Amino acid sequence: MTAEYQVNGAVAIITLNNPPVNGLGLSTRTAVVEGVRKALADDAVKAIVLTGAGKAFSGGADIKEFNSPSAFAEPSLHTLINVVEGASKPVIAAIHTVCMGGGLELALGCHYRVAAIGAQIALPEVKLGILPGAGGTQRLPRVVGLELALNMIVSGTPVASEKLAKTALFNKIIEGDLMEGALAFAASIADARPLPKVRDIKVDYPNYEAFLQFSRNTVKAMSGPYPAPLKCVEAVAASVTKKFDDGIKFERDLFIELVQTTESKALRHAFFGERAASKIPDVPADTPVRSIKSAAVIGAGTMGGGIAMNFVNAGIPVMLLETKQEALDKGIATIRKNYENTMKKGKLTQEKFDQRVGMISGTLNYADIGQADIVVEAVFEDMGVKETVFKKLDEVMKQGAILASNTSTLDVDQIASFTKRPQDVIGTHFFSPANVMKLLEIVRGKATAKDVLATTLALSKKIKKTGVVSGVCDGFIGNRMIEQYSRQAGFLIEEGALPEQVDKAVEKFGFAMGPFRMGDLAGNDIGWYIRKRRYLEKPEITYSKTADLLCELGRYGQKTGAGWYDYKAGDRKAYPSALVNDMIIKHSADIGVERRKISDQEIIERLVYSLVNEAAHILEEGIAMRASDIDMVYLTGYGFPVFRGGPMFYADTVGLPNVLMTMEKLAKGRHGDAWKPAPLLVKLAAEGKTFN
Ligand code: T1G
Repeated sequence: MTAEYQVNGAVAIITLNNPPVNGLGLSTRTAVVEGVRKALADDAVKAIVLTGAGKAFSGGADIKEFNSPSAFAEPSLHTLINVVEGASKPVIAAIHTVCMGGGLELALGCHYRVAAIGAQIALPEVKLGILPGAGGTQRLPRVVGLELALNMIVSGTPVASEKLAKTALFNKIIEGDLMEGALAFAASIADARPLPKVRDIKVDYPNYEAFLQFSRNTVKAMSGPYPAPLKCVEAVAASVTKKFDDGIKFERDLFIELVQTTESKALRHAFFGERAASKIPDVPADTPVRSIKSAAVIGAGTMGGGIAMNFVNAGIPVMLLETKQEALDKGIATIRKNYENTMKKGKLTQEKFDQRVGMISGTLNYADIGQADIVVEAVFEDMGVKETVFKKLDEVMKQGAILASNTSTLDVDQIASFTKRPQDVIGTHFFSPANVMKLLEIVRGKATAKDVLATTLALSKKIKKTGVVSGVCDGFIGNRMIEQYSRQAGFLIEEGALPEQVDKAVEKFGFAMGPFRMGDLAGNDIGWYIRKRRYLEKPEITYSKTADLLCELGRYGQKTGAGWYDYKAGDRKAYPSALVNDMIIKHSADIGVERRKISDQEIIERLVYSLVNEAAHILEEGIAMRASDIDMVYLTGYGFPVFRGGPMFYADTVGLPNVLMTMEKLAKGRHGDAWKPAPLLVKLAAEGKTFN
């Protein structure tokens, strides 16, 4: 069923019913056209009310349909809107909850619109790298004015219906029962003629040319590699300069151009990838979850404090546990300071500040945290320390509490073995700064119970994280891949590049930060500590010694005022370091490597393909469930450019045979063993297939 038809007195009610958000797919469009025609043919019907079942009026065109012919099959969204707008009886849109994209465009084709309070109104197409393609850029300016329409379309940001009450978008805001209000409104206008059409309204804007030029300059400056925002400006401009039908055609041409761009495909991939990540084949969506009403965090340092803020921001009180009062006080003071700064920026009210600070408590006694529903340890990355903590948690935590480790690489199964309740143990790997970075790697142990996993996934959504499930291996998904990336970065500077060239090339590719600036930010000593463990565990794997030489100089990065780069007090700007560059050049000579000119292309190929190849191993081992999960890890945790869709999506766009060919060439070079292709990559390339 994709749309229901019923008659209430002299009003036909057509209800979109295509769960989960009434996406306007072909079958829904067809059912609505049939409903309108049925109502027009029924003399007893004087008016038509169009509404949506469930949790949306409509979330827009069915984006799942985009890559299939049915997206543009008749009746297209344009046809549907024209049938509604051309109806000989009044059509009233009764809007609630969500009215977005094509859903709003359909409502704009109606003669009247009434809305419940709090309905989210948006044209968010730009977030998918496209623009409203069914008249939104031509009709919205006609009812809310040029400036507001442009802001809504270029930002894609929802606006609550009541905030638009004074515009011509809505004829009435319904405070009580929406359907009752809509039926009463329908009765009041059933005989009113002529039927008002948004297309007939003229857009007036004094000094339009100056506004257009200002808009172009502003949007061009903010849109980076994405073509869509600027096209939005041009399409909205057409609502002033062109006749309506010409504007519609102009908009359509721009839409068709954008929907085929790699940037848009990458953004749509990320949209669905984020949602697919929470789907666990052996853990049904209706798996009962445990109630999480309180939390405890072990360790009030940078990570522990950030983790605690996630819970508090979601309304979950947190008790921090530390070993020393001074550390506990410092940790709580840091959180408080963070909220004070947010309040100073006007992003937090005093009331919210008081509420959040009031939800944070602290203790030095394990006994005090026993009743928490979940406890997350964020102590030193050492198995011995984890063992001590988890044995203690096993003693004090109530039955049914979830015992989570924030470990970034260690074996969660081993950690679970320190307790008598391994089924309650799970990895929750937050990324620093934990209250900012969206990624949460959820590490599922062999014994982790399904409801513990389901609860943690639901919790990740509640704390506004992108939860990606990983199996147990050294480094899980992200850090296991970044190890190969870091190895290549080290080899590159031994062979001829310098840190600033590598970072610049990577940042030009679109990464938020290159590997050397990232090391200085995160702390070079963290990688040093992990490498020392790996030198013992995996002596066969070679690394560049440059990073170790750097740490032996105490140059851990921003926290020590010097790292790969030099820093000035109070200034986070990275200045190339003559000392470090000389050390690198001398090291190349010491190891007998003749330095050569290395191209940016080689830098990108070696860094990105090292991620792709390791990811292919992770996929074939079942550590990650799907390629898009790996993309989500890199898009939300490692600053991979969204317009390139993530390492796996990017490799698909390059073409796996081309990736393989480059790797075969690199395998002939220094440390060629690092380029042994993953069997899955070879298989997919041979079959002409893609990761996603
Ligand atoms: N089409 C198909 N599926 C959609 C969808 C859509 N437009 N929007 C959401 N879903 C699915 C989503 O994949 C998930 O599926 C489920 O609904 C719940 O989503 C011509 C061409 C509407 C605010 O960009 O912003 O119209 O994983 O978890 O938090 O101009 O979804 O359960 O199988 O996000 O309550 C423009 C995108 C389309 C809106 C609901 N519209 N969606 O949020 O649920 S292009 C959008 C959202 C367009 C026209 C153009 C949000 C939401 P599953 P959810 P939510």
